[in-house]
Amino acid sequence: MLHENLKPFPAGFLWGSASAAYQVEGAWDEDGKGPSNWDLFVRVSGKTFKGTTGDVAVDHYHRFKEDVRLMAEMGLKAYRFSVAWARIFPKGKGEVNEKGIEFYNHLINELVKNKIEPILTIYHWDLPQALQDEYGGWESRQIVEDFTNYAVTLYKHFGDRVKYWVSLNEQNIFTDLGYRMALHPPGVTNEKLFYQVNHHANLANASAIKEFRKYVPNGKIGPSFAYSPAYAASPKPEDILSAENAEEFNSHWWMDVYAWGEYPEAALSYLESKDLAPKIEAGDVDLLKAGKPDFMGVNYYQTTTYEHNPLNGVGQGTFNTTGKKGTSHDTGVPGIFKTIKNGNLERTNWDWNIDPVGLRIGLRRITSRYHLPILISENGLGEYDKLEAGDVVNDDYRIDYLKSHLSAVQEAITDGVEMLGYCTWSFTDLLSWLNGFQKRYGFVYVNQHEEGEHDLRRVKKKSYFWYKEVIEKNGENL
Ligand code: BGP
Repeated sequence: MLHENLKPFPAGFLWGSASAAYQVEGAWDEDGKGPSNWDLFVRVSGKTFKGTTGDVAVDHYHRFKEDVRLMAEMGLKAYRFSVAWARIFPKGKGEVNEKGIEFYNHLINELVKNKIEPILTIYHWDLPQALQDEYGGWESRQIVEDFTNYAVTLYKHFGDRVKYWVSLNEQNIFTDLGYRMALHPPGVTNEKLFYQVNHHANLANASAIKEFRKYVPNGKIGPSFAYSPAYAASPKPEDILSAENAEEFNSHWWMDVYAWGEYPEAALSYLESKDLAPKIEAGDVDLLKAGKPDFMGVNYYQTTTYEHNPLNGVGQGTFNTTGKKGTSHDTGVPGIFKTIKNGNLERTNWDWNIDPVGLRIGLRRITSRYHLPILISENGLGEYDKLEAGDVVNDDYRIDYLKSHLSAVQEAITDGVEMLGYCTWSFTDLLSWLNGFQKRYGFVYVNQHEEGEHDLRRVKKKSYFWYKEVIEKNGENL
């Protein structure tokens, strides 16, 4: 559809930015915090780019006031951050670490004081290592009780000031990279376990949402799903079926459960035939249905294009974590689908497709299928940035990226999609899990690098001033 006039962004639209505890905080062993799975994983040689860790990250733990001041000066309406579970419960459960509560109280109060809506992510991948050691973390159903208890603790302490909550960040990514590709902790490749772990995460998600209603009755909660809408490589029916398979296995497998408490049929019966389906116990489906979200959180970076993959076809490919364009390899599941490079799209230096239209397509698909409001909980461009003389960063490429994606959001709003807000990834530069500090996303440059000691000073990039104006005009200048 081509619209002659676009609807304006709604009043109260949450113009935001996002981060995650492990990627910004640092202070990895301060004030009683326990070790997380990431604290240990990054110490295994060869796991992260140049061996980077989040020990210091961008030191947000000590500099949060300065960071919030920069947000306030920009006019940011919302800040999405995550809580480090091991700061609240150093061992994942048991006694609460008051210092951990205190840190997030200070952060939330600082945001509220500056009229910035806090959006709190309960889990952004840093699992207390104690739970991994005790029962394998997400591998055991025990996690449901411990995660719920942790979530309820957060509701009780912060629910009076935090209205918007994200339950799990990118369950599809942390389970895929943790249990299929061995790129994230616990570094396992086990397809059957992957599906079981996901089932436990689904139960934990539903249980936490169910409890939320009791403690934060006026709040809104939803998961953040990493949605990469599927395209077919050609009009060949086999390719279109492959793209349908990709939607089913890579997206509906999670979003259907969040929205309806049900696994999609074609995928489930295929997995049953391969003995890969999760073990679903009595009462599970009732719990899944009792934990419906208020919105679908969407982390959008790119679309993926698929073609037919025969039974003896391509298997697992590789990621580009070096920033050398063209070093990723297509990936597939024999008999299901195979990815291919889409020649119509530009790619970043990390081989991520740049596709604003894909965002609009994704938002419309979610709206038609689930009829839920949407919060874009992440969208942004990871690129090399150059700090020029006089502390200047001319990141016009980031402005172009964000502008085109925001225009797609406005078109989706005009199409009838209900949007709560848009959080860029990220506000300040931060640690990329596998790509060190060279892959930057922020509006604010942080002088931090993989090697050596640096002063961590904050420098506003050109995009900072651009987003400030977008917010001031409620998107009218797009
Ligand atoms: C998402 C994660 C974020 C962030 C982002 C960018 O998957 O939720 O935590 O890392 O991707 O990814 P990367 O740092 O790999 O470029």
